[in-house]
Amino acid sequence: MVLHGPNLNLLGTREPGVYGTTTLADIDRQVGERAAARGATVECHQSNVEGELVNRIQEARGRAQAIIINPAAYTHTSVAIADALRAVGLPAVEVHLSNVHAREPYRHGSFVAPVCVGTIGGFGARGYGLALEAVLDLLEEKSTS
Ligand code: CA2
Repeated sequence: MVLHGPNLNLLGTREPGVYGTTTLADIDRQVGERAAARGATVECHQSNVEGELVNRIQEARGRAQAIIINPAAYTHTSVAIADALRAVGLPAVEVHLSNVHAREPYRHGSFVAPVCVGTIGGFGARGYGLALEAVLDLLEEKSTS
């Protein structure tokens, strides 16, 4: 399951200098194609509402094998999203389009990072594809060990 947090629905339409020109629909399509090439499927959702993201994470239990999440600004504030990820126990990868560590100090912390397998940031939209490859590798390793 691929989850996008608040304001990411605006991708490609505002602030292209920071977040690029790729739209969210482009990202979802690219991730879907890359998953299909490896025999996997993805389900993508975006929400501007913290509780809806928590609901999606809870729904992932039983219907997804892993979560790729860009919690956007909730990265730096949301105990609820971190708790939900911890509760479902699925392998999760945190993705950021920008390099948050090269930005304002309030973006340097993440409530989500400690409950994720890893974080990919600073590579723009291609970060989602990198996250997908990483998590599929992980699932394959687990299934053969
Ligand atoms: O770099 C990232 O992916 C972020 O998660 C993006 C968040 C920001 O709060 C995080 O610190 C880092 C902001 C998403 C806002 O997306 C927009 C897209 C287009 C236009 C305006 C905002």
